Amino acid sequence: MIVSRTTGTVLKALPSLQRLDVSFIRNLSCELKDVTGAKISEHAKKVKEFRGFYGSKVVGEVTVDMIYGGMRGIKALATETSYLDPEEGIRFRGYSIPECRDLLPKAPGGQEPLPEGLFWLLLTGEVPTENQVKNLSKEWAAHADLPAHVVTMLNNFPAHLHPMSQFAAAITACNTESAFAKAYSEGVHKSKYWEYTFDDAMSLIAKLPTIAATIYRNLYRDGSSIGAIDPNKDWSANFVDMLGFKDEKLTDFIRLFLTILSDHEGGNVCAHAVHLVGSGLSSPYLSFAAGMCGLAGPLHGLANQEVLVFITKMQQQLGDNPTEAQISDFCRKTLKSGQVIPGYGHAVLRKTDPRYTAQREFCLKHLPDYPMFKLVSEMYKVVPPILMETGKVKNPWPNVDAHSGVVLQYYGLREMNFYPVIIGVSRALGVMASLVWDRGLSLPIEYCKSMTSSVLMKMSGVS
Ligand code: CMX
Repeated sequence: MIVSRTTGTVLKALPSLQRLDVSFIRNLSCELKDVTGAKISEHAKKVKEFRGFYGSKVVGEVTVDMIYGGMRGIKALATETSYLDPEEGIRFRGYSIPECRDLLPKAPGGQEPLPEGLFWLLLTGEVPTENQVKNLSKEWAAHADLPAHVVTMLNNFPAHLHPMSQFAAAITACNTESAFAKAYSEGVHKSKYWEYTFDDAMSLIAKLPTIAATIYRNLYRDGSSIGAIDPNKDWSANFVDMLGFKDEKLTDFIRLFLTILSDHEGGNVCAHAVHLVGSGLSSPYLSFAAGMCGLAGPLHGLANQEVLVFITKMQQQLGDNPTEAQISDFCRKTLKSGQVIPGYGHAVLRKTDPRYTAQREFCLKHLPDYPMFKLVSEMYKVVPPILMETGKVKNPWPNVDAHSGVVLQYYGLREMNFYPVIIGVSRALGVMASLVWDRGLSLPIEYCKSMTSSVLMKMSGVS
């Protein structure tokens, strides 16, 4: 019997998830592995040739300011899955967010893309068929169960341990399942690293909604059971079921959310952390856990939670329909007190985040009169000019985090501390696809040069 330290109630162990006959799916899932393998070997040849001819070409310079300024603008990483244009926003393998919403397969009756399709796209550069996506959903459903020690650990965490800490810890503990770690310890040839990284990526992604839902139920639903995985439902639908919600519109929003937050090129905190830790050949589980510790920072993934705290505070003080002048005053006070306005600004983007726009479009269609959405819309008018006035904020426009919490609030998923976990589930798609490619291209251990200020001063001619 396991008793929750959080609530004192007796917790049910996870029901043993239905074990499927996956023999036929194994072959189909190999289709994704086969396609990925073919793409990797083709591209690896191209990159080798490119480096042979252009390896010494200079593509940028590094200034003292860049070194002290968080490496902003230094071109230092090769990431194949996505590219972030400062003026246009993210493109996944060349496809913009509107294009992905249009082209990627959808669930029957759904209007938003299935994140399974985006994962296929990120890995292979190709838009998958409906059948390929369906098989991927089945594959993930078949591997969604957790090792017993992970369930026991989650069930015993105290309520004041933030959901993101629980999430990262559970992923670390899942390392018992790593095919990569096992293969490495058995001396597998390095040309096969990417294959084991792929296998781990698939089973890790399959398990993340189960981990997330277990955390949610333990913290906010008295440790009630997450129920069983339905092998005929897609990844997002099973996730929403496990969380305990029954709204089709919420499920469709989660599909959109998990798709658009999946990847944002390689230099952001969590993506870079996964790449860095993976470069030392830590397993995909450990590499991803490192990324999730990075995502838990308030300037990164936790900003999503911070936005809700900010808006809620504003609503409590000013009511549901504050005037522009009141919002403006509230924001100015925030800046004066030395805090950031969460959900605004970006290290690379220089325009409204298309991920914000996609969510805004969803709201305009499904919840146009929701007071919190109206408040977010008002902030869109008021905040950019205020940030511009400071003269130092490089991007005064909203980022993805300015919006997502509002939709989740509307559909009753109100526990804002949990929001970064949902982003973490999504982010796995991008960073795991990238990690497969890192190993496929045999990228070496990362080790950049650091400097002391006195060496930098000497180099700059300061005597
Ligand atoms: N509110 C107040 N000040 C802001 C600001 C904001 N939203 N955005 C930037 N600034 C400030 C910075 O703090 C910095 O001030 P100092 O010079 O006094 O240190 C100055 O403007 C210049 O910063 P910048 O070059 O425009 O932005 P950075 O690349 O340094 O930082 C980011 C980017 C996202 C951390 C920053 O814009 C921020 O803190 N935004 C609010 C938090 C947020 O929404 N984070 C989520 C981003 C999405 C993600 O990557 O996950």
